[in-house]
Amino acid sequence: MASDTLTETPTAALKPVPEITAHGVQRQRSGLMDWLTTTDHKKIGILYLVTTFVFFILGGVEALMIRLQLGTAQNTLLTPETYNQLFTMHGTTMIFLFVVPIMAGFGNYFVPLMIGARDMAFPRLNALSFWLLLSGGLVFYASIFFTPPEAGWTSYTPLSLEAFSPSGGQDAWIFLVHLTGLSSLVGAVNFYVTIANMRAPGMGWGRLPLFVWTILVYAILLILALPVIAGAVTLLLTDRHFGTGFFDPTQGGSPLLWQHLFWFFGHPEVYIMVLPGFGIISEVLPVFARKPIFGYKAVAASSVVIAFLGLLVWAHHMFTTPSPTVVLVFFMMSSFLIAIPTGVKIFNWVATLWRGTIEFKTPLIFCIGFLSQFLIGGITGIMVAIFPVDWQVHDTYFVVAHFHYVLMGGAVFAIFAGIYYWFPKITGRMLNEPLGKWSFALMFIGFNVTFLIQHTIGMDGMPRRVYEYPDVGHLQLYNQISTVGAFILGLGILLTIINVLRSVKKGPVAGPDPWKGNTLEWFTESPPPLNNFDLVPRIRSVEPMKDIRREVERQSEPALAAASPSAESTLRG
Ligand code: HEM
Ligand SMILES: [Cu+2]
Repeated sequence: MASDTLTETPTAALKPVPEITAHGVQRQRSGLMDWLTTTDHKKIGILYLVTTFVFFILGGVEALMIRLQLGTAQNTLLTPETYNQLFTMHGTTMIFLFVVPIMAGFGNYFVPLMIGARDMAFPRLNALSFWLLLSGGLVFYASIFFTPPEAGWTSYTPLSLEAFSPSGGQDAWIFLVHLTGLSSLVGAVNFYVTIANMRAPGMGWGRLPLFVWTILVYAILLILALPVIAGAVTLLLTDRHFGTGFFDPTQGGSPLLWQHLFWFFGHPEVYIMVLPGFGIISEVLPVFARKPIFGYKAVAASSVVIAFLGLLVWAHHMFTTPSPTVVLVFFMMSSFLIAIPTGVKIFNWVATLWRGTIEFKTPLIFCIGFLSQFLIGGITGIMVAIFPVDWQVHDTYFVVAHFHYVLMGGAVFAIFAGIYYWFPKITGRMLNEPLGKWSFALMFIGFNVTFLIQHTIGMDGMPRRVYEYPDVGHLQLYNQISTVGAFILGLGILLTIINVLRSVKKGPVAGPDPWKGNTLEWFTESPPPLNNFDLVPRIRSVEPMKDIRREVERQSEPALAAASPSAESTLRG
């Protein structure tokens, strides 16, 4: 693997270091066996990305079935049971099998590359993370062959206790939480150790790429939140099968205990989903605005502040349960506080774009979709954090609209920005730009047509998790609009799938650094060789690739200036 890679990457300008002799190197396996046994972070990353995207498609099909049912008033397309199963599977899939683990997929592929490491700290543990995730998904989806769970992704007690949810589907849900939780926990420890110990020389905390910062905070939040939900679902399991009564009021237990344990995990889970999305945005914006990120330290620090505050707000999901006013006020105020570090981020992102030399490439456009939609989700979040407002809209479509603006409009648009940005690095090929822009346009229009009007549906009083509604007022019209939007959104997503499938084999060759990126993953080939880097450069700033390009240019000045008239502007950019 040694020095033949050197000539194709900008490493050529740097002094070679002595080769290391490796002992006990395993022979390269081929084909399927290689994928099943791999411990390479890049292959595991690809396994994560592909698997989670398949779950995204499943969750998306479930969403479309829900929307079909709601397309007309008093529809009889689905039975109430099937409807409950669908929204439970949809929510559970999107959260536990798509957004959280796809961030681990990006993290797996890119954290080692961005910090100049040759793999994760514990490669085998890394493989275990992936296989635990897949087992969790399979165990959960196996329930469609008997009875899927019906108690919602929150599985509130007593609904999820044996008396009301006798089917094994609820147990499949419990095992899903156990297995994916274990997967994330093991993965989180791995990320933490990797980031703490394996950074390139010179990469102090102040030079850590912002995406890596968010994966670090993601990992810490997972380590803090997951044990709580793991304990809670274990108590639920023993309540269901071994005669305990932790959540059963008839045995002196408390159903509200479940809600506290669930949301102590559940709210941080929201930040677990969205922080790495913030990280992607913070990487993509400066590259396509051709300007350094505005306020690196503030953007990095605000992630930490958000994570800390995120641990203090869980009971804003429980404003309608009996609580003393002082408790309501505490959780309202702590929720308000999160707007400050979030506002800092949004301000800094906008300031990064301000007077930039903007290149309207697909990754950037998805970022702009993210910015506008996440802002709306954030604002409605502040609204529902006001507890008297929440008393009015709790469990209505207003809340459904709010959290889809955060998760779909925010996290998923950031994920798509990441797909378009990093696809060339992973596959060595470019995605098609016009198709990417069409995909964005349909997703942006479809998303807003689906969910903007759900705020109104909610304020008109339509509760969430109901399989039918009466034909009163404009309810049917609004729901029809929402359903049409969902299919436009689905079409937009389909275009990206087609784009990916086409470009994997046929896309134009990307080369090591098609975007003139700032971070180290662009230093190596696309796709990177097994060992990532033959030599790891010394890091001198938060944008090591700019330093390297400058260095290369300085050393070959006359030749380069003649070859590329734009070189100078790139350097200044
Ligand atoms: C592909 C576009 C999507 C559409 C059309 C869609 C549609 C819906 C609908 C109509 C419901 C309400 C069901 C009900 O309350 O009766 C719902 C619930 C939900 N959705 Fe989505 N959704 C989409 C994407 C997502 C994403 C990306 C996430 C998370 C990352 C997500 C998370 C949830 C959750 C957690 C629930 C609540 C489930 C429950 O009540 O237990 N959705 N979705
Ligand atoms: Cu919350």
